[in-house]
Amino acid sequence: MSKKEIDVFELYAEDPEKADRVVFGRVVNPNRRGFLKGAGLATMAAMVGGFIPFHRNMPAGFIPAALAEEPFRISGKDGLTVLNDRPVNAECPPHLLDDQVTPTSRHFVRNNGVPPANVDAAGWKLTVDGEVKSPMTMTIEDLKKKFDVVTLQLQLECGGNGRSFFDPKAKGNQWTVGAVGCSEWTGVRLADVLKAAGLKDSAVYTAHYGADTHLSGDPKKLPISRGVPISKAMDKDNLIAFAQNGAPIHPMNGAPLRLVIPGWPGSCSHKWLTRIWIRDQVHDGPKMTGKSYRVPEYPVEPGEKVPKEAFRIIEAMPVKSLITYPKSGLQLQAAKPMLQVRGHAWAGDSSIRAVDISIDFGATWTKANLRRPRNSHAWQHFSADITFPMKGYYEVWARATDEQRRMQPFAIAWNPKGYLNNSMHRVAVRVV
Ligand SMILES: Nc1nc2c(c(=O)[nH]1)N[C@H]1C(S)=C(S)[C@@H](COP(=O)(O)O)O[C@H]1N2
Ligand SMILES: [Mo]
Repeated sequence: MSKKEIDVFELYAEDPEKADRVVFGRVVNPNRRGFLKGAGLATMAAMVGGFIPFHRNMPAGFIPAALAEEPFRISGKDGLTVLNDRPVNAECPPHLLDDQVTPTSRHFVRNNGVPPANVDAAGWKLTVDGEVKSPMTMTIEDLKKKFDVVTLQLQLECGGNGRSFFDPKAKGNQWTVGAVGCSEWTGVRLADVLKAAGLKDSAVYTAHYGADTHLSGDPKKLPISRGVPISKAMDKDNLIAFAQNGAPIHPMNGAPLRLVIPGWPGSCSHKWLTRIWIRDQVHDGPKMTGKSYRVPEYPVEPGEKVPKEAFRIIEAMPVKSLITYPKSGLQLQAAKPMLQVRGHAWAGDSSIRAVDISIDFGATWTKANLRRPRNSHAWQHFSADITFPMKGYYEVWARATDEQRRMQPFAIAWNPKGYLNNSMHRVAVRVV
């Protein structure tokens, strides 16, 4: 096994015992891990690129620096920037999101806990219970047999995408612009399943549960359990999905079964889905309360302390766009100072009515060509042919406007957890 094929950090984050077996050939007492033998030693030697004369001195839980130097890779993902390896969080650089439908290899990963290891798709069960007339437990095969199977392109964006641009810094993953994607998801409609279960009049909110575990290892704690109001849950575009881009879902994107609730913070789209509990009140699971996925209901000063009561749950995500071509830093030859700017735009539960491009710091704007979405809640593609008037430094800015005529701002008001940053994306271009 080469270090290209395995990812030790991911392995250790997911399942330390399995990682030990892979790296050391057996589960090692973590306090006395220093005795590499036989296959374990050979594996380690292959991974670092040579025999390790002093291997007996390697301490417990040791990951060789040679591996730490390698960029952290998530198998099946390509070109993602990893922000954190425990839990695994990775975003896609904007120029690698140029495809109209986001390939699985480029879809961001946002984990709050430890993903389940060795999932069994055939034995997987989903329970729908709570404020329903007929509680149900179904396998994925049952879902496919009982309900219409549909395929939709659905935009998914983390509520914290853009967090890194807040000043003062907000705690959490420092996402730049790439915690967003629009893959093609296949599954059954959440609304159909809820109708079949028969919502009682008392149904108010969904509550989502999955098979990932808390980072602390405490089985009584959940990494995350969020939900949405019934009115949003009944939207026809929400899927209980079992396929991503025509293949099984990537393990880090929630295989074998996940919710895709487009247009709202990605955290509503529960991965490794095992249970949907219908509640008679607003769900209060981990990451539903306090400051999580909530913003103050009034503008606050940067750094200001905001009382808990002033926070409101984030619902639809705001209008936003991403320039996927050119890559920031492009140099154009002055003999041919033209290029086609491309990208995508999306707007929570709304759609995009216009995208405008500026190369003069927002003084003047050029309307981009805009495609209709493939289906509601899919992102929309834009392109514009731009000519630069002379040599020098330019910034290409994109500004999307949604159907309600809300526009992306140049900068947005600060909020304590750094959510909802939909300020305009800018890329640098030099004409030389
Ligand atoms: N079970 C589970 N579901 C989850 C999460 C998680 O940590 N555990 N993270 C949520 C968050 S915060 C986001 S933004 C999306 C990200 O989906 P992705 O990793 O497939 O891109 O998954 C959501 N679903
Ligand atoms: Mo998220």
